[in-house]
Amino acid sequence: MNSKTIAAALAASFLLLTACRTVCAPAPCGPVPSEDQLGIQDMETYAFLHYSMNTYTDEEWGYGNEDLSLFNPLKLDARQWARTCREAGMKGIIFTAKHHCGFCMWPSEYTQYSVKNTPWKDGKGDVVRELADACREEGLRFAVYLSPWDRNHAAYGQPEYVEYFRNQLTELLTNYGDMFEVWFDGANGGNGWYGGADETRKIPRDYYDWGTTYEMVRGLQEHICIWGDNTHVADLRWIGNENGFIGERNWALLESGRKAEPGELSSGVENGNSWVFGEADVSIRPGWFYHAREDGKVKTVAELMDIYYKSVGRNGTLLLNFPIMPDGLIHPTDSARGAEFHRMVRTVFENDLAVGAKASASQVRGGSRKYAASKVNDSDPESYWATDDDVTEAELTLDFGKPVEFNRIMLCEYVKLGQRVKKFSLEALVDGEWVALRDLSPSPDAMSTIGRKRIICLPENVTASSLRLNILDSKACPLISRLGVFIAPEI
Ligand code: FUL
Repeated sequence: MNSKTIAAALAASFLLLTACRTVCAPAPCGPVPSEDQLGIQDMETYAFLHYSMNTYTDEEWGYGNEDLSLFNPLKLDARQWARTCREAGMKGIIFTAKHHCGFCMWPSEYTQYSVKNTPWKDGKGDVVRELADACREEGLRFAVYLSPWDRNHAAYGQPEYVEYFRNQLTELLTNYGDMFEVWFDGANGGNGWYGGADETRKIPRDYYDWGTTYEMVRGLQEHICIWGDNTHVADLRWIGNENGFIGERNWALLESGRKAEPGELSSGVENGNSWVFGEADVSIRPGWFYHAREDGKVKTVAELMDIYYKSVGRNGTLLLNFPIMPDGLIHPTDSARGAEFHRMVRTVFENDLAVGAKASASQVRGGSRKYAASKVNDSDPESYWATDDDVTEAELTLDFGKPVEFNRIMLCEYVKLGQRVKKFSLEALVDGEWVALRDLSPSPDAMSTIGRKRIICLPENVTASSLRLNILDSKACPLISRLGVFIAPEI
């Protein structure tokens, strides 16, 4: 071979190498979400509706002996509920088919304590059916909450009750179409009516045998996600509080097979073995159920936005509760507030000021265009900026070409290949000088994880001509699908 041929061969193998490197997609890192989990995460916000016999006794929990004649909601309109939720930006509804008092909102064949023995529609009504239909009409997904604790049932605490519970679950998951989620509340055991025993009952830890129930649920509904006890691999988790605030550091992972330690619900487990994302549940009022005394305590748009930033903006979902009034409707203040909240979310995020900015990065995977820096602001959630496998520290700069004023920054990882980033920082070029940006939250965890979506709220507006994202530590090469910049109006 002459020197020319050698040079050509070398060039060809270099090209081949480069080509291979450009097409080698990053390998998944750790547990990844299922399509059904991602389906819920992408909904971002969905509603809880709390309604039961205790709506009529003005209590948060029914005792299980509430008089069935109390249930006669003459204005009940599931379409109003579904419309309210849609207008609040909710993508689905989770309904309390049965709360702790044991009253069933559907005519279950396994108990007399249900709508079938109330004056409402002469006992011929089915609230679950009306809501399932209304959700479909409004383009919302539907799901149920079924309280494992039942203060009405005489056999609560005995094996017979677990069978009853599974029978009810079978009715719900068989007769009302596809459900995206099933919610098994953690409140369990205590005092109750229990068929007249009127006593306090404690249940053993393994009472419900969740493993068997989870298997049954998955057998009945192929695409359902289970909220609950991670000892048996639930799909999503409680975040440890009912304020709607997830931790700034939040891994969508847990260690399945053991109960989460305190704190892990809010932050996840960095090296957890299962994808179990956090869902923040909170009520639009102080209580979960309707109380007229709380009519003046409906959360403000500012409070709801704060919750949104601390749930959806911290790699989680938001499950926002609307209580149903005794007449069977959602209060107009709650409906109006929900719609205002949705309008505000749209106002803040409709105009991404990073679109059109020139993106550059310290390193791009295989030098390939496919993983270029510009993938963070190309409006395509399926494309992402990536580095080589061995690069876990890198920077990406957006050059706006002119001063831009902003106060919110959105970061998204391409989580289909796992959650990776452990630590990052942000800087802005202000009047020719790079200044470090900080989150409104003073926590040291403020710029740790990113996940599916992380929203940084700056304490004040910044006017900068460039924005720089520094990935300071990552489990594997970072995959960033979005770096967005927004300006939120003052509320
Ligand atoms: C709790 C229950 O005890 C409340 O009543 C409410 O349903 C809330 C969502 O979960 O554990």
